[in-house]
Amino acid sequence: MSLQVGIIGLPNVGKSTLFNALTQADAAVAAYPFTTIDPNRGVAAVPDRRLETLARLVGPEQVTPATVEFVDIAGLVRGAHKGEGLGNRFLAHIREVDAVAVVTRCFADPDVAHIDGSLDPVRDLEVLDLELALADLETVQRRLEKTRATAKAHPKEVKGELALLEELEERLQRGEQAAPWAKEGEAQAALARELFLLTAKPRLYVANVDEEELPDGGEGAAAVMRRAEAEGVPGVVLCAQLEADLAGWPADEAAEYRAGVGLDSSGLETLVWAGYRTLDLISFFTLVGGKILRAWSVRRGATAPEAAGRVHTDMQRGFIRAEVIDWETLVKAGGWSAARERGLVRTEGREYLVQDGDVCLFRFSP
Ligand SMILES: Nc1nc2c(ncn2[C@@H]2O[C@H](COP(=O)(O)OP(=O)(O)OP(=O)(O)O)[C@@H](O)[C@H]2O)c(=O)[nH]1
Ligand SMILES: [Mg+2]
Repeated sequence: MSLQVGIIGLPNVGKSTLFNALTQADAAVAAYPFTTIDPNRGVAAVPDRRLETLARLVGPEQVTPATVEFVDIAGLVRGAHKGEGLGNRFLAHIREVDAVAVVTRCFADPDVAHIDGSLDPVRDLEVLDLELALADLETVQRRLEKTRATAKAHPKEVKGELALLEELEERLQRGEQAAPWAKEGEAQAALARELFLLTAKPRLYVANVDEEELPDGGEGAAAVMRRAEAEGVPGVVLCAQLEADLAGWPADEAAEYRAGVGLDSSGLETLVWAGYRTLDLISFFTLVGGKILRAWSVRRGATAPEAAGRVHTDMQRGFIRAEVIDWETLVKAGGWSAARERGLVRTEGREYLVQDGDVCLFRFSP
């Protein structure tokens, strides 16, 4: 199963517009809130210059990029944790994703209703954070009840967990997020995962700005970017509407238009990369019979058999060894056979941790 980035935010901020641009899908977009009810799912190709360079070297018949899955989720409003708006459903869908892209409305357009009547992305983020934190607080308190009950019979076994939960409860009550707490130790991280805490999900921020304010965005976008920086997470400024419009254009014309508004690459490319980093993914490449070149994504720290399993489960089960070379070394050597003749292709076993940019040939017994 591939990892997913959930697109979340208040209603009517451009989440579905962005989703369509990313995945070339055709999800419903409208100038009124709660257009999206059930989540839309789709994949976006991960732009990768290394793959392009490799393709020029080997001239394959087919080139397939790695992908990231995006899930466009219903908008959230005040009171969502109590089931207001589409509250419960919204929250359940966020629980399932591996990371979230928080979209903020920084575009003015008076034709598009703002759920709170005025443009203020910082206030919007506060609404969102509060709802997520309150939902987490409920989760933690439910768990605390159970743990306290267990503690009556087996106080020693749950002493550690109880202390962790009490600390977290207090911090959520103060309006903090679970993310900093979850980073304090392995026990905290494990508990955050077990409880599917919403405010502990890896995050990135998107400022959806007016086209006229590209490339940097205005004051609102600057505030969102400061927030991203303070949390040490990626922040992306883009115009979802423009990206959606340009998605249907020929590549060279779109590039020319982008240059005209001061953009050197597509906001979507930047966003997909940010999502990739947030999920802590790396890419490796495979080349089958010199014909099919493909990029794959795995979690950083995956072993060679785990990476083989991304390609095919049989390859993981029957894994014997991997022949590996870094993509740049391969390019410099001029090709796989030349690299092998010069002893540049290494043989790696089951324990090998695949590195970002590795080109791998997996040997397995079917
Ligand atoms: N001017 C402008 N309008 C935009 C932009 N992005 C989205 N919109 C408009 O904003 C409205 C809402 O867009 P959606 O993509 O449906 O928003 P959403 O966040 O998915 O909304 P819900 O599903 O209802 O929560 C639509 O009328 C879009 O055309 C933008 O960058 N600029
Ligand atoms: Mg929508």
